[in-house]
Amino acid sequence: MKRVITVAAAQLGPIQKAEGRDVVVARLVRLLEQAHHRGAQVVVFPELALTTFFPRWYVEDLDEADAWFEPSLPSPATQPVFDAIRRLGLTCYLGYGEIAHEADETGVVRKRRFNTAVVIAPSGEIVLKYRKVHLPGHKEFSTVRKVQHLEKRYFEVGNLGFPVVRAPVGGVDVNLGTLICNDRRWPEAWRELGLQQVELVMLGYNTPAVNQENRGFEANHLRNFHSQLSIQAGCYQNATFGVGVAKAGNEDGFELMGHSIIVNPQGEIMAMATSCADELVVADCDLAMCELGRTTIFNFAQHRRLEAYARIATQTGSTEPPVWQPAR
Ligand code: CDT
Repeated sequence: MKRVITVAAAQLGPIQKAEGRDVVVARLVRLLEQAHHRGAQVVVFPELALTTFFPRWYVEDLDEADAWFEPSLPSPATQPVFDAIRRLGLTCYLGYGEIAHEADETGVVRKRRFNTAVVIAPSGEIVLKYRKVHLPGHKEFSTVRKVQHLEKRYFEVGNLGFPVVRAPVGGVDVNLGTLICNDRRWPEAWRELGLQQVELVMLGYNTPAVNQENRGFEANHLRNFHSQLSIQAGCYQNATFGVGVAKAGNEDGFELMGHSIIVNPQGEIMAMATSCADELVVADCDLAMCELGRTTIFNFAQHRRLEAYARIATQTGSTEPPVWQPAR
């Protein structure tokens, strides 16, 4: 039997700081309806899809920021999204700010905050939860930056690893995995998913369209190139389809990049958004393509060499190499 699924990247235009949850939820429901109308079985929304990209705003006391988080899913405010998913029979990736009252590594139960994405099944059940591992930015207010990026203040590092789950999508069992935004730039994250035979990596992002650090590393015109380079390489090297979905456009004066894409296991872009607004792009994904990569050049069991990779899981920062000494 052919294993083909139809996937939609549901890009969101900007969400202003003052915009209410009800307005955003209505936009999400409309995109779900459009996706269903266009034959999609999977819909992928951006990172932190229910709010503005709030880590650009500093608050002294984190409790003041609770309105940007969900204490549970579904919550009364997000129930219409779950209702639409059930009504339309969709599988959906949703990124949001999560508040969890749970034990930390010392065993103490406390209020914790994560940058989270869930995959919701057509029944409305959550089949996979992932908490962002690679948190960019800084923890304290920066006096040198033009724009704050306070993810390290708002969120704890995700503690659920990189889960992959096999779940039915429109009658086909598919190996589903997730990343969130900055994770896409880290090959280790993709390989964690690849080692679990992932077939569809869903990832949402909020990426500023201009370099706000001003240290010359990344010219503005390279921003989108680096995003696509990372997603295309991740898909190719792990023999998986990928859907990278932006929150795009101008949020309260700050530009976010668009260019949401659907990528195949050869690393080719199959479909791409062309606006910075709410926009759907749809593609049919033949999962046999994953099998091809997994059984040939990226047959991990046959070709990976663990004995040569010790540094990868034991060393964080890079170190200087020994200096070559010419023979006397
Ligand atoms: N949200 C998020 O993780 N954004 C970061 C911005 C880094 S600036 C290049 C990203 O990796 O897209």
